[in-house]
Amino acid sequence: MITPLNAPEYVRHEGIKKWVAAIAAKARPARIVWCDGSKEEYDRLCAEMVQSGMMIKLNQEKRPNCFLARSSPDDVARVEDRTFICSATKEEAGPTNNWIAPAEMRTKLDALFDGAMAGRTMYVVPFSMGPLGSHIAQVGIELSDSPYVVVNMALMTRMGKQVYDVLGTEGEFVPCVHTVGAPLAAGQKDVVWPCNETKYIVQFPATREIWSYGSGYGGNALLGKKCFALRIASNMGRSAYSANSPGWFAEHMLILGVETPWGKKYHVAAAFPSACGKTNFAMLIPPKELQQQGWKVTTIGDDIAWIKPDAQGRLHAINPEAGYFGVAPGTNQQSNHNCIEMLSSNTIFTNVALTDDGDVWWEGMTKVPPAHLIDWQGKDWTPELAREQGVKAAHANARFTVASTQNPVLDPEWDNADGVVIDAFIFGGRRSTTVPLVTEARDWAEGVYMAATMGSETTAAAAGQVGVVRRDPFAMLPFCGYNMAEYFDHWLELGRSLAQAGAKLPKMFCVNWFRTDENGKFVWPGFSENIRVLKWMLERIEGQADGAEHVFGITPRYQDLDWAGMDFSLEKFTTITSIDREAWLKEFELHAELFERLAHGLPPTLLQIKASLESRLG
Ligand code: SAT
Ligand code: MN
Repeated sequence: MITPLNAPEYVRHEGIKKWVAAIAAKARPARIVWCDGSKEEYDRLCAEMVQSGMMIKLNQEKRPNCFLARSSPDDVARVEDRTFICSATKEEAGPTNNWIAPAEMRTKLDALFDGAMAGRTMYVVPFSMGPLGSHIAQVGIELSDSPYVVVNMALMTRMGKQVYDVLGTEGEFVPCVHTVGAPLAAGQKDVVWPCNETKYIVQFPATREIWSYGSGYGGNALLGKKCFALRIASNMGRSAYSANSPGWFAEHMLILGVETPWGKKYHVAAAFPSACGKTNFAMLIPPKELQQQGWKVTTIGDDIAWIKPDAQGRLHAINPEAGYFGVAPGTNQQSNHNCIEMLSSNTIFTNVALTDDGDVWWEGMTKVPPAHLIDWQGKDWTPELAREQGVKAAHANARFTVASTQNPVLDPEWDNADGVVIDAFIFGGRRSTTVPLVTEARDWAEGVYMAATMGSETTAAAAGQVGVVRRDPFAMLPFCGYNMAEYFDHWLELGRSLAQAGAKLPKMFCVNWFRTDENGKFVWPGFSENIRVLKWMLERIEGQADGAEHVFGITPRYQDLDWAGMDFSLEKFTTITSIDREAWLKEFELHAELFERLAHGLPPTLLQIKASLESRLG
């Protein structure tokens, strides 16, 4: 059977039509729907999913236009061990990526996609990563048999038929093919959350293609996000690097704006691994005392930044996304008041708990949990069950999907096609020991070293063991689309070429909000209070704040931070800023291990910096 193509008139790009027809011939969906990104379309798809049981309509008085989706229990996070970078050679993918030769992978995918969409609708989803038509933006088209993917893409990207105007008759786009891998036989009843035990998340950097099989969840299925905006885009930025162009960066970074009492506005990009509080940091509300001084934070993005130098060597950043796919558990009025506001309407929740009155709940939302809930797997839940059997009401990686425009502190420049000029980079991991609260790198290369050797304890955002320290360079370990050693080199080279051109480079800082005491409790309260660290950084940029130089760079002394309205003892401060020589000797062994693993193509500069830091430690 040949599925009728039914392309709308506004699609004037023959290449797209050919490609859609070819994928349809292979995957054999029952029908093709060309998405236009309209509100009617969004509402219709949501209504259809409510009908089919894939989504639950929440209490419309409490949560207008909000829905709850529950995934299959084995489809709750990114699957890093099923993610592949299929470059021509294994060396190009590097030792941190899974690799299968492109021809072999194509044979596999051919077999998997054969008839994979049978009985389902294939949606054609056009989207722009970045403001439409921006010189930093890129276009993609996702073919997916999941209506959940379509509505999430509608919130997360600039999705709709206007993208075809940008493409014209032959514009370039990144082809993204996705199936849940659950074909339906004639008359077969569908399950609520179709997916397949077998999963493949595949990137082909040379042809800039993405193929995703078997999962309907988050970064596995919303292909504009990690697959395109990080894995493929990091390749694009690197391959644009030549004698005449420094190329550009695709980074796992939030972007925020900071208004200061001295009237100047700054922009900061910060890299943290998944589920380490990027969304909270990007929406931070300063404590009252600092608000009164004139401090305010606004959000440009919460997860991904594309960063391109201009002719003067300034680094401009855009948020390629247009929405947030954030972690729900732990979000509450205190930790992120703005976020709670943002989620009050027009939100899709995934794997949170359902209250008896049709609202949502998750661990950490309120101090006292409701007496009864339906948990993320659709089962009855009570606080007793939690106490006795440790059952969670919401999955630890439960998420909300919401458009940026819902954010009460959205930066007015968030959609600026030129992006915003970055003043500082922050790199952070989740470390219960060893790494101090904040350190300023002495120069760009030392900053790159800090970022390259970042470690972090793993979280529920990826399938696998939670809480083990792994090296996560630039928070890009699961997202760098090529050899990580070359990625370090790109960072060093770009900095060098900008400095040579006389540009003032952003300062670089390393932070750790997560040090714990002997009882395993976080010492630093984080959230709002992080503005104190941000304040010190910006004052450093202006040469207005002091600090003490140590092995790794410059750290504020107790008196260098603003403690207005905060009771935090010198003793506690020392706990989270002290440098334990023994711990650092071990840490350097782990850096050495990383560098050995990345030896092929590793910039010698990083080894020189390591040697000089070690000799400082003595
Ligand atoms: O599932 S996602 O990749 O979208 C979320 C995350 O891991 O940050
Ligand atoms: Mn992320």
